[in-house]
Amino acid sequence: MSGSPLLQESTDGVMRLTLNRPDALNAFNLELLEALGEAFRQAEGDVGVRAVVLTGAGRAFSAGQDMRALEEIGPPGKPLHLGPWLRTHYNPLILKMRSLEKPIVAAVNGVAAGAGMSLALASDIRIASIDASFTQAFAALGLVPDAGSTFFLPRLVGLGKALELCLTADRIDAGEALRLGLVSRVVPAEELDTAALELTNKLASAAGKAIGLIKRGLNRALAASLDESLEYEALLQEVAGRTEDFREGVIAFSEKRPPRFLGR
Ligand code: LHQ
Repeated sequence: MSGSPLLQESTDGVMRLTLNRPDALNAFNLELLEALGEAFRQAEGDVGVRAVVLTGAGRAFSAGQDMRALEEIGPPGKPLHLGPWLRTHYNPLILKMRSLEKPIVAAVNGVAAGAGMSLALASDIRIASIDASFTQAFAALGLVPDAGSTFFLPRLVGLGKALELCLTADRIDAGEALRLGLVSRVVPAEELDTAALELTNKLASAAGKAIGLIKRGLNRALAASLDESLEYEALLQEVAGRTEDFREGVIAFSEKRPPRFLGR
């Protein structure tokens, strides 16, 4: 396999990341995991990036951990220590995706399996091609869901369905994913890129600071009481209320015109 395992391009405030190991269904090897971490760090540090699209090259989104690169985890024939591998390479990536104060849209173009599904779940919004499918493949290997799936899946689809998907490792199609609320929208395969671009362009021209604070507030509320959430909303709103974008939003409202947000 040649070329970079992660394609990266930025246009008009949108960073597009394409998992690019199509011969291995974009499975994650060390090089790809490191490239993803670096790309999200860049997205965080670059004020010109205001939204991220994550998608896959070829017919898959991602088949999860590369089962043919297990020698990267440990020597063949010896017990593999998966805990340190997850702590070093997957957990920081998932935490970075959630703490990134810019929206991440997963454009799920094909199968998302194992940790590949986890990365889609850790994204903020999922839109899917009609060709997409999802499987919590872990149990079929004798493993448990990782890379955030135990956290995100029950929150998205409810505990009962999450248990069913994880215990059976069944593969569901895009229509079922839509019914379950796992994805926001299903589009014809040839329309996926355009749909993702339209959505991210819209997000990239929104009030960027508020977008980041909204993401922070909702993430925080997942593990907080009502009291704590109300207090955190007040804190975030205090910050949002001091932005130039809010000032512009108020002026645009009174002038009955669309706002021109600058993201500060
Ligand atoms: C693959 C893979 C793959 C390499 C298909 N790797 N080549 C685990 C351990 C360690 C630490 C961190 O965390 C994890 C988390 C995980 O992600 S564990 C789960 C890993 N993923 C899987 O178990 C999925 C395995 N793959 C499948 O179940 C199927 O391939 C899916 C449902 C993804 C796609 O099915 P099909 O569309 O029927 O394609 P296929 O099975 O014919 O696969 C096409 C090729 O891709 C094939 O290679 P070949 O040379 O025969 O054409 C597969 O071997 C290869 N491939 N998944 N994860």
